[in-house]
Amino acid sequence: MDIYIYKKMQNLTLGVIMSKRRMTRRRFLAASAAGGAAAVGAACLTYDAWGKQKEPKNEEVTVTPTLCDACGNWCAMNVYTRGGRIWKAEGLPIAGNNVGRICAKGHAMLHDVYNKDRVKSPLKRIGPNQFQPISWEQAYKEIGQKLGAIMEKNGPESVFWLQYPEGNEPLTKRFMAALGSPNVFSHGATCFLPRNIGWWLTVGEPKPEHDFPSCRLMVFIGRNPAAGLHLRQLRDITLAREKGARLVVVDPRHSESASMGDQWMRIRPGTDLALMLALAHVMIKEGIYQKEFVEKYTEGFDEFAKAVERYTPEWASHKTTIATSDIAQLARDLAAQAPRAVIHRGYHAAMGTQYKNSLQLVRAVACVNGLLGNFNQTGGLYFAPKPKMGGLDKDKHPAPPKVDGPMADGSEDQEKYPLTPMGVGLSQAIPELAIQGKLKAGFVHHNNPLRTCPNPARVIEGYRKLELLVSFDYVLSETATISDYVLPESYYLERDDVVHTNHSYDSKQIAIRQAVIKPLHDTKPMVRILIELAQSLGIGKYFNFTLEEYNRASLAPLGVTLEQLKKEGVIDLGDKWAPGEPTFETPSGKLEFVSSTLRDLNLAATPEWEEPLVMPDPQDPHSFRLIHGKQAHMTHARTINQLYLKEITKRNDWGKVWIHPDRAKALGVKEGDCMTISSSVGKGRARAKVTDGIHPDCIFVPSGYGVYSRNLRTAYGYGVSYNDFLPTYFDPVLGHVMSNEIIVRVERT
Ligand SMILES: Nc1nc2c(c(=O)[nH]1)N[C@H]1C(S)=C(S)[C@@H](COP(=O)(O)OP(=O)(O)OC[C@H]3O[C@@H](n4cnc5c(=O)[nH]c(N)nc54)[C@H](O)[C@@H]3O)O[C@H]1N2
Ligand SMILES: Nc1nc2c(c(=O)[nH]1)N[C@H]1C(S)=C(S)[C@@H](COP(=O)(O)OP(=O)(O)OC[C@H]3O[C@@H](n4cnc5c(=O)[nH]c(N)nc54)[C@H](O)[C@@H]3O)O[C@H]1N2
Ligand code: SF4
Ligand SMILES: [Mo]
Repeated sequence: MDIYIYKKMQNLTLGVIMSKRRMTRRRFLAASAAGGAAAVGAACLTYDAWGKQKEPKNEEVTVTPTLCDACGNWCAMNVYTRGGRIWKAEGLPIAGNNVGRICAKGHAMLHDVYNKDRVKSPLKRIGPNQFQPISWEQAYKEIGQKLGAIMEKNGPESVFWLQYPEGNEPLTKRFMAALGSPNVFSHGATCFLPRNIGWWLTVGEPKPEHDFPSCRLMVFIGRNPAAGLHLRQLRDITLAREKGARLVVVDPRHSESASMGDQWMRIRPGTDLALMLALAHVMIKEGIYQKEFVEKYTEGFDEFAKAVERYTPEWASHKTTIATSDIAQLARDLAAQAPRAVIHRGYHAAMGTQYKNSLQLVRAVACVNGLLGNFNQTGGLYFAPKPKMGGLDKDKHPAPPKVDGPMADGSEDQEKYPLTPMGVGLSQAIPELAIQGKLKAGFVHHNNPLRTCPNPARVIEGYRKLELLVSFDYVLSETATISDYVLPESYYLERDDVVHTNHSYDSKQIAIRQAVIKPLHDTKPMVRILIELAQSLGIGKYFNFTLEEYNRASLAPLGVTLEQLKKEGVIDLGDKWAPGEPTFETPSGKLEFVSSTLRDLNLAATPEWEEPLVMPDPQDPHSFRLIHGKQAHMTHARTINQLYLKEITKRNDWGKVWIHPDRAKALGVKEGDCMTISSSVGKGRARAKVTDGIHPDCIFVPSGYGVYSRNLRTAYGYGVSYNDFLPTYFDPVLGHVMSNEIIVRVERT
């Protein structure tokens, strides 16, 4: 790799390492002395000047604005080529969600375009892990014939599509509607489902944003933006901290964000709901909530107040293992700073798909924010303005008839999962439905259920039952490896995508991913694959347009041309968010302490305590809850196949599983020892990181490892994944995977 990029990556990652260590004065002096020695003889340059020195003199350099695809954050960046090869990237300062920054993965994954493991042409599987390269025409023809026969026999509902959403989502949904199937799945049930539904139920919007720069007290509940990266949020948190704001991080683990914070509340995993209910209890009992806001903008306060009467800080302390006085104090501190005090809206962890009580937790977090009266206020929460996009002319480009639900997994079925939306679904249900014979054929785009869904043995069993499995991936992931056909989408640096409309934060922005170089292999952009596949399946009349036409139609009402957008990469349409009266798109038009939707479904209408599904046995020294989380240099389990990112893990020995010293001692486990971890569905081995930065009830598994596709040669065989130990669960209300409801037995190997 280019030394310039390597240094930049190291600096980015070291930022995290440095903040994790507490710098004593002695260590600081030692570090600066070493730095001084290294600098002798070298010119004393700024970073940018040093970078400029490395710039090529005799090679052609091009610069193209585009969007990173190394995780789901869509960071906008200028990508440089030199001599026709991808060289480096720089973040675009205008971009609302990354404000000029890119992370280590954003830099390193540029180089995956040259990865030797790439799929170089369409492949047909002719035996276990045996593939034959075929032409696109042959692939389309054979897939069309097989799919036609399956649909004729079993109906279009026997076909599903699974994807990482956004991107080209409107077109994949159009494709499935044209086939006549409601079964479009995303990763919602393994990532964010309760978070979105809980907020939507309470305030009418699934993802409120945070005005962190003007906030005075920020509380994160199982949210770790310093590793589950969000670059805008990280910048904003830093800005707030520089202005004197406090950051309190509630996490069973001393996370990267806890290292940035003023206070770490080491909570017993699965019990955040108790903490939230007690915060509400204290604020209401002491009369320190925002009364005017509550009166004007909320619904059901009296009932909520009555419901939380029993949740005293003493009670919550018993559940959470956080001191009673700390709980009461946090409530008072929040109230004192309100409305410039915020509890983060959450992402994947405790408020995502990890616990049986996650939905109630999100509801409680939303209600406590309501007591703080921070909606649409300076330093509080707000709803991001979104651009209104155009669409294709319906006369020239007829849309397929709408397909009504429910989905095969019961999403949107009033009897099963009425709150789980179509298009999100429960991806862990796919193997079950395949085993039952309800799903017969599937398309998997930009998703790897064999690695990112629970209980791989069961997932493999289910997917193997399908009569036709087609993967769109750029490498032979676990899922691609068992697929009948692998159709390689061009890498993100080689393709144009649908205009990205979800780029905004506090203003309306649009952005575009576009090709920086021509495809290196016989690959195609996904939209082209969709259009060609649709034509070969006889549904071409719904795809009688090009991506360019589609994008122009989307942009038409905005007064922006495709040319302008391609030149700028990101365009800010203005309409900046400003504080004012909040509006809530709930049935009552108010923030709902009592949810009428939940009441109508006979579900708990005010947030109330709910035990986690499972608890470790306090009498058994081997019994632990297994929790997991992101590292800043890894995306899910897909970046470990990138050599430079893997090297960061290796140098820092970051694949270890965290365990508390008292618990480790009882098992005879010392730092670096190998531990055997087993659950009801899986077994694995991992080395121990013995640290008091973790709650004694649990072990922590970093979530970027455990790749078992032999075709990912850099990643293969390193580490374990939490999914190896996770049974196939369905949360009773929403159906998500409940990924931290795992009890494992840990032994010294
Ligand atoms: N580097 C990197 N960044 C990413 C991603 C990535 O893969 N890599 N993925 C993106 C995506 S898709 C997502 S969903 C987000 C995820 O972003 P986050 O939700 O912030 O990520 P996690 O790492 O899953 O969990 C955050 C923290 O929750 C803690 N935790 C676990 N159980 C509990 C609990 O019971 N209570 C509390 N209070 N805390 C708990 C974990 O110890 C961890 O520190 O990150 C996004 N950004
Ligand atoms: N083991 C493990 N499982 C997880 C998580 C985890 O951290 N670790 N996180 C959970 C969360 S929060 C989420 S959001 C989900 C995410 O679940 P997934 O969407 O399944 O996960 P990813 O690993 O992001 O990506 C899946 C596949 O996309 C492929 N891919 C990458 N770039 C491209 C491209 O340009 N085109 C195409 N067609 N394919 C591409 C990758 O090779 C990979 O096989 O997983 C959940 N499950
Ligand atoms: S956070 Fe990093 S990996 Fe994710 S889109 Fe941004 S630069 Fe790419
Ligand atoms: Mo996620």
